[in-house]
Amino acid sequence: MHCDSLTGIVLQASSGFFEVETAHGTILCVARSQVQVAQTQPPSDSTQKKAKHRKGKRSKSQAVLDGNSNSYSCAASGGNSMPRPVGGIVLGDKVAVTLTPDGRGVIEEVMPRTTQFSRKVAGKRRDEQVIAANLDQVVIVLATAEPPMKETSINRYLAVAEYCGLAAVICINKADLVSAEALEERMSVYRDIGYEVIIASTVSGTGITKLRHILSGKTSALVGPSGVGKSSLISAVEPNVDLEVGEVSESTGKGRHTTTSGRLIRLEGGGYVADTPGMREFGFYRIPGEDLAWCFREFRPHIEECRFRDCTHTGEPGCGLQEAVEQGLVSKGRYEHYVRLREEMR
Ligand SMILES: Nc1nc2c(ncn2[C@@H]2O[C@H](COP(=O)(O)OP(=O)(O)O)[C@@H](O)[C@H]2O)c(=O)[nH]1
Ligand SMILES: [Mg+2]
Ligand SMILES: [Zn+2]
Repeated sequence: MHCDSLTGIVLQASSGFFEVETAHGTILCVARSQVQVAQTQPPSDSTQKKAKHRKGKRSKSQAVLDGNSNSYSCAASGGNSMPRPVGGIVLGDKVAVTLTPDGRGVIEEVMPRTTQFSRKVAGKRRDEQVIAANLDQVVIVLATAEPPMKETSINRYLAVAEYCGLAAVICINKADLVSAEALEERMSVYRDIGYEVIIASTVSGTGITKLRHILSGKTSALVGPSGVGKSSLISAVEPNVDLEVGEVSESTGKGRHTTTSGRLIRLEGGGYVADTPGMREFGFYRIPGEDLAWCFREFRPHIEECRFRDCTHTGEPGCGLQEAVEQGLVSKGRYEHYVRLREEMR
């Protein structure tokens, strides 16, 4: 039987080469130059729901560029050519591949993405870096210590997950380094607003079963600063995978399983998990200032109450959010961080 066209999922993408898992095994591929996104599908339900929440405030170009509803760049979408995948071909992309006689493959087309998780590239440029496509959820990993946990990091990652239309779970690793009670107390603010929080330790084994259960059957990415234990957690959940733990030089990036570019791992219990490179800096790509408050999920009912439609919630009279903070309905810490981020965005 001759079979030269396959579909698959991108497990790893680095310097022009892609590992693609197909029904015929994992194939090393290159991409056709100017690879395009296959013809479009209607937007997903979650996108439509989000659009409604936004009260039609966004401009047309934002709608076209939205990370969820359209996973492609509009620059190429006008006229005759089909759109190109934003940020190139990334982990989790579903692709069509043709085989070459040497047993390798060529990626011919990328399927439309259901979701994409992005950040702004490091440094001053405004460019978007897509970390993974077609995720069901992100697991935001921080450590109790080494490196120290910052609530502001949690809030940043949560806001981007909300903006990308992705479910988010918080995983606090290295629970062995602190007292459990203080940690539970510190995390209650996130539980109160409906996020699942897993307290974990790859040393004591706490939380690993719970994490395995949450990852099972879904496509997830572990995201967070480097050194918090993402690779260690994946190895604990899935003992048969061989991930490099510890510092990895970004410049040499040696070793097939290093996390310099991230890697999607198939889970024995079903689903996939992406081990992503550590992010020293996690920039908000494309969250427009006026959408930031919406990305703090517990703010949503209160921002409906503001006197001014374009309220920034940073001092205007009649602000529903500030009132909620004063009444103790919204965490002061989360609100203050919102204000700081809002100012940063100006
Ligand atoms: N104390 C403690 N150290 C851990 C734990 N999990 C991972 N580590 C250590 O933290 C360091 C970074 O882990 P790694 O998995 O490479 O982090 P990543 O950069 O997020 O992938 C390594 O030295 C691990 O041995 C934990 O639960 N407790
Ligand atoms: Mg790692
Ligand atoms: Zn307001």
